[in-house]
Amino acid sequence: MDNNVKTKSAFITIVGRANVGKSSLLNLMVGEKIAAVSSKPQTTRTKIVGVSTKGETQFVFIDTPGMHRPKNKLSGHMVKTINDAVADGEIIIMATDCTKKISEHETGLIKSFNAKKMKVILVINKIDLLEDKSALISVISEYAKLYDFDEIIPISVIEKDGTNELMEILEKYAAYGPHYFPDDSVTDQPERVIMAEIIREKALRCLNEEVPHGIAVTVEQLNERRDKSGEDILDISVNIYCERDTHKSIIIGKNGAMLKKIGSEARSELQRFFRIKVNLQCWVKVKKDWRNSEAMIRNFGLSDK
Ligand SMILES: Nc1nc2c(ncn2[C@@H]2O[C@H](COP(=O)(O)OP(=O)(O)OP(=O)(O)O)[C@@H](O)[C@H]2O)c(=O)[nH]1
Ligand SMILES: [Mg+2]
Repeated sequence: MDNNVKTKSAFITIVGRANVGKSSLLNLMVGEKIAAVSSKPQTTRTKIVGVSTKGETQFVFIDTPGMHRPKNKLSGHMVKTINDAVADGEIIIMATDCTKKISEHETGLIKSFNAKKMKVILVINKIDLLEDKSALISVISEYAKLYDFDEIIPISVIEKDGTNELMEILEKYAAYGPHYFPDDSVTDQPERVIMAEIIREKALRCLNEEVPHGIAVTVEQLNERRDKSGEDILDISVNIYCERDTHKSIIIGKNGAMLKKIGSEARSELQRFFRIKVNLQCWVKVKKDWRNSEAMIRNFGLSDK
């Protein structure tokens, strides 16, 4: 070890089944909402890097899609992203939902930890939903039978319960080495990706059934200008893609009401995040069965390559 190196870093990969709160945990750890969160499974589609630098230590969190059985080419890429992230991972957080039984996707992930005897911290989330906290004992013992987890920590991301303790534990896993990102950065995602994800998240939250899963958002135009009163405005024009004409009319809604709702929720968050007044224009387009088109998946930046 170089005695002059005072800085530390830790790379922490967050995996788990869908909807357990992986992205919520990433956002909390980083202190900014950089990953989309919704109650719909398969919200996250790609690897998302979140950075948090506390004093000498830089934590690099890698959020991944929820493990599931691939249904189309897009979800094939998502599953490959998860498997690659596990294979490359230094420290793994396996996030679970304490109200759900252990699933085949979780036992599958645990098998992949076994092969490399990986350092895995089991984070049992959503303990706020347990009326009787003693139920945790059996949840913990069920998981402990399956793997020799380095730590098992029950938390609630929503209530920030146990999350400081989790951060303190992660500190122990940091190793001497350089900081890989600027100390003030929170993510390596380009602005356009963050913008598109904010809009996709609002669409996910507003829409039901199969419509949200077939949505992709691209930022087509970005322009910053000063209006007559001297205020800075960011003009953002986006395409919201869906897979069917019927989905397009649902997204637009009666007299455009749904698109208006998605747009206005997105605009508020865009203004908060980028600290500038936003003028958002959304166009809805159909790309039939794009989730089975390698070219479209690549075009939307969703390929694992
Ligand atoms: N009650 C409760 N809900 C939570 C907690 N953490 C996250 N959630 C909710 O769980 C849902 C899923 O959260 P996400 O962070 O999107 O979950 P994810 O694991 O990233 O999901 P995928 O990206 O689909 O794999 C959202 O509705 C969150 O608000 C928690 O501690 N308690
Ligand atoms: Mg997620």
